[in-house]
Amino acid sequence: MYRHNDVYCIPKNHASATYKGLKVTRSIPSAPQVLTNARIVTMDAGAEMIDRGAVAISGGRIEWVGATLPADYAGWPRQDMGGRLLTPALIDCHTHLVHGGSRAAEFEMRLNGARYEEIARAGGGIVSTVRATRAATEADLIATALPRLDALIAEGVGTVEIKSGYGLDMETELRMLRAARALGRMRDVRVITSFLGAHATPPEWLGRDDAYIDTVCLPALRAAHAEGLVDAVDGFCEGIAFSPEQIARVFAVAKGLGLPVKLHAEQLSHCGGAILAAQMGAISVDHVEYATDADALALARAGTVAVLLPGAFYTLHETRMPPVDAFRAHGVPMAVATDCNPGSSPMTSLLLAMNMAATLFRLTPQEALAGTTVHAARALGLADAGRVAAGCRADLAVWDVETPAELSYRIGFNPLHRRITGASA
Ligand code: DI6
Ligand code: FE
Repeated sequence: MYRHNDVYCIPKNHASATYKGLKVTRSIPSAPQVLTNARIVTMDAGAEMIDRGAVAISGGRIEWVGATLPADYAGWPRQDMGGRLLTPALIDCHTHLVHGGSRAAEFEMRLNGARYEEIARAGGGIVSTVRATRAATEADLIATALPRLDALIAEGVGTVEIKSGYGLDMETELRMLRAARALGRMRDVRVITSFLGAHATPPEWLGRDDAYIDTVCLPALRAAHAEGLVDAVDGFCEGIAFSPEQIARVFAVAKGLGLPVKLHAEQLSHCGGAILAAQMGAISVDHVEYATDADALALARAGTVAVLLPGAFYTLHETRMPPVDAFRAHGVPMAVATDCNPGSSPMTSLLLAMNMAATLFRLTPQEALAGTTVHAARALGLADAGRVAAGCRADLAVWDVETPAELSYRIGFNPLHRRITGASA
């Protein structure tokens, strides 16, 4: 184990080590190999399932995928997948995995009839997690996030997006993002970060939203970007959060820094966030229960992905369904994610999110799988993930099931046989 920028890393050829009592694991990069006898769901446009297929991987990338192995790979070591289903590793494209504290008390309040917005307006909700996150050290944030990350990894997740947004001051926003980056060095998983300084107005700026954006949010974004901590910029456009005009100001700075933008929009009401996001070429809009047909059309034209978060819909006892038929009709790609966060979606199972997307939102199991692979990659702006195709990262999941539908079908059951990632391939 060695220290780099105050983060503990494992030398390349070591499989595990311990850091302050936490086990740190990475796979050892191995030689080129061919995975044979797999039922491959490529998620590549137009490609069918390959019944007895093979995948050649080398240097962490997929070199070839198909039914009949070309002679070039004849001498490569082989591993028989035993006829199992092989898919791209799953991608959780929307999480708040790094945070302090718990909101179990708020869960009980909601069960007794309190509404999410009421709790937020009474100083609970996001702001209570802000207090706990500010009180946590970087090591605390890493230690509490690791079991959540491990739960996702155990279900075949190879890429996870992690947001800031529970710091809402310069120091804590940076600390959250550093913790997120550290997690990516401690496990064989690709971490993509989003800066979410425009998540809520912290108590010390209450009633002064615009001043908070100018004085705290935008300087923190610039500092985090300068430190290489930001892959995209997110915001929360809602009655209890920020208006489209305020979000537009944050997005303008993001664009100036060359960063992609995305937005929590139309979750609890229709505020105009989806149209704004489409106009600004956002990579995704997330939640979107209150999105309209016109929003769907704008998203389709902009190529923006709609990220469905059924865990939050379920947890908040929501009844308004995202306009899935309009998304289908206009050709808006739909992703599915956990929204793992301590308040509105305390969920660390992407397979459960797929099941909920099917049962609650009526996605087909195939759409649910596309939502956690090819469309999730697109929601993160990643061209080399979410598909089993030559040139993509060798991030793969091998399952003890026969059909893709079985991944969404069982509840609370994990059929993962093996996860392979670019780092280990
Ligand atoms: N929408 C969400 O689902 C999370 N943030 C947001 O803007 C939840 C935030 C929380 O309740 O802690
Ligand atoms: Fe969220």
